[in-house]
Amino acid sequence: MKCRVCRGPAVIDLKRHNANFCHEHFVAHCEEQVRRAIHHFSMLAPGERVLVAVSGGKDSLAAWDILTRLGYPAEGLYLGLGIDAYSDDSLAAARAYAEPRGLTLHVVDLAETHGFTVPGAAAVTRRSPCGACGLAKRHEFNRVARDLGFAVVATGHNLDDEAAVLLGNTLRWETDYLARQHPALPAGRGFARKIKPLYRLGEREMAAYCVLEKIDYQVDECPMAAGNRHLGYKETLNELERRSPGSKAAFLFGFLDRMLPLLDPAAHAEAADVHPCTECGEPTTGDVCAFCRLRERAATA
Ligand code: Q46
Ligand code: ZN
Ligand code: ZN
Repeated sequence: MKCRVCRGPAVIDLKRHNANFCHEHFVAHCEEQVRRAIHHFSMLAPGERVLVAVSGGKDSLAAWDILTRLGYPAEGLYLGLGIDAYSDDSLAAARAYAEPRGLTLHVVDLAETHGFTVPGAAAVTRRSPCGACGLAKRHEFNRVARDLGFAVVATGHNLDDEAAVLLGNTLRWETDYLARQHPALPAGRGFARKIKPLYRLGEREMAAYCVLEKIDYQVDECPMAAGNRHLGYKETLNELERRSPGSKAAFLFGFLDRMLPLLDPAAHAEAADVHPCTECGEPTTGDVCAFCRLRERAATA
């Protein structure tokens, strides 16, 4: 197996690209995919500061690493969700990445800052843990970005994640969600810009990147994820990909290039009639935002 670029020994084969790469040229390939993503969707201005939402997993650490390599001053934000040992190990992985590299990691703990945890909130509200978790992440990433003066938040969503979300939204024809499944949601009315610079890179590529670049990441999946629909969609797409390499990328990139522009561009912006939450000041369509309502219920339980 030879590297497509230098003909030296390859360390990875990428069937979708019909290519093998050595370590050096695989890293260059990952950089190039992120550069293309940033360029294609005007995600970042040259040298723009960016806050990376870091979970301690391979994707968010790789996103932070590649953005830094490409010259963007990137700081990390870790949100402690209170999911027992999983959260402790995730924070340890994020710290172990940031500290030796002299990178700034901001840490916010839901229990310390807001008096509740994701499992606690899920139990009180009888919502799925992932519902409460997603709400808390959206709120806190936006709030902290604003507090720290960042105009843009990057997340580690990769091609596999985005294709799985797309499949779920398509199966139910969730047109509002589809219109907002954009790799770069513009800022507006109190919302920071949100970008997904890894959307052109798959899960396997990100794991390989971390292993090759000696980035120790949290390997365990969140225990709350077991049985959620998202995992089922990923498995279905992996089966399709096995039979027909490239289907996942064709599905997602085709949607982004041909379908997304047809959906209402206004839907890219968060809801039009938003104003500051009376409790926390974050944008909301009601008086009190969903996060503050969740916090009140969870804290008084
Ligand atoms: S962390 Fe949170 Fe995920 Fe765990 S509770 Fe669900 S959403 S599965 S990315
Ligand atoms: Zn090479
Ligand atoms: Zn609020």
